[in-house]
Amino acid sequence: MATALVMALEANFCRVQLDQPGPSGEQQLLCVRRTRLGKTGQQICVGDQVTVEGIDWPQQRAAIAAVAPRRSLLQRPSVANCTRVVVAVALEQPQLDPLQLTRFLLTAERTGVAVELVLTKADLLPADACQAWQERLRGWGYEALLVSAQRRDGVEGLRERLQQPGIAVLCGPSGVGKSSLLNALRPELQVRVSAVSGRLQRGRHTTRHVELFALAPGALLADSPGFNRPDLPDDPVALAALFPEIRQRLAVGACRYKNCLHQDDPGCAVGSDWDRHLLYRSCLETVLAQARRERLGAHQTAGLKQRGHRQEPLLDQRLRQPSRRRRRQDDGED
Ligand SMILES: Nc1nc2c(ncn2[C@@H]2O[C@H](COP(=O)(O)OP(=O)(O)OP(=O)(O)O)[C@@H](O)[C@H]2O)c(=O)[nH]1
Ligand SMILES: [Mg+2]
Ligand SMILES: [Zn+2]
Repeated sequence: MATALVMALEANFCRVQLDQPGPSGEQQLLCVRRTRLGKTGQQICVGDQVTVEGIDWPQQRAAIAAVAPRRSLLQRPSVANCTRVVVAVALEQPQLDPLQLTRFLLTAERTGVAVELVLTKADLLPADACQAWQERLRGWGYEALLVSAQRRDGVEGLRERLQQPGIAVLCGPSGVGKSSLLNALRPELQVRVSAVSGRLQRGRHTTRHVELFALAPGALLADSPGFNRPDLPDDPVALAALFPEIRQRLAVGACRYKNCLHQDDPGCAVGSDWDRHLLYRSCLETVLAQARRERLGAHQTAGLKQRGHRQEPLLDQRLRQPSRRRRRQDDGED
């Protein structure tokens, strides 16, 4: 038996880094990948602390016996025990989309760990336009770091923020230059990158798996596959708490109603004089519509489904589409 950290999930294997090197200095082992573990049915994620058994030292193989309780979980990309989420978006190629960025920030905020914001490809915009974005995002509550992997600007600043021990996760849309940043931080890795394409200059989903890389002793950075549309939370009340601007306003004033959803209601302490107000309202609408649909689903009588005024027989469970919530909302392959 030994304890280890899950570094990567590959097709059929899970690569773990041993807490203590093996008898001949082995650092890593390959474990057969069971997607779910034993009776608990728990899923293994990159970043999980695990116990391995049945170790075959010469072959460097083992099996995962148990997963330690998690301190945090980023849902997508799925990474356990992260201590920092670094959201990366490009200033250009692809163009910065405030709603998409907001969705990434909301996913990051849900973990409860520190959130960093990195604006990539700073070489593609004039300096004053870059600073204007930085200023705007300061209003959202984020001190965004401008970087250019190409010119190597801001890379040392990023390294400084990622030096502390822990697991940082780099996430964001495809093609924004996440892997390029990792290469700028550790050139010897030569992680695969590829050019954006099409009218919208979208990425080509080059990175396929989440993988942890060491930046400094005890400091790990996960590169992750880009995707376009992170899911929103299910709970409308929880949504508001994920906006730093709302948290800040609620720290100094209280709304008249306890369950206020901050929709310009009388006595609302949040108000509407902030940049992301309309983005918040649009996310809230989506979450409320989602909740309404879920409630409708719950009202289905056994074996029958309400469809307009009619009730239709339910499809065999095995034939049904996965629920809308589970289904990926993305328009790309993800
Ligand atoms: N101009 C410019 N191009 C960059 C910069 N960083 C990355 N790129 C280019 O952007 C393209 C995409 O870079 P990747 O690093 O593969 O992007 P990614 O975010 O890892 O994409 P996925 O793995 O698909 O999620 C490549 O052609 C890079 O050369 C930069 O700082 N400036
Ligand atoms: Mg990549
Ligand atoms: Zn309110």
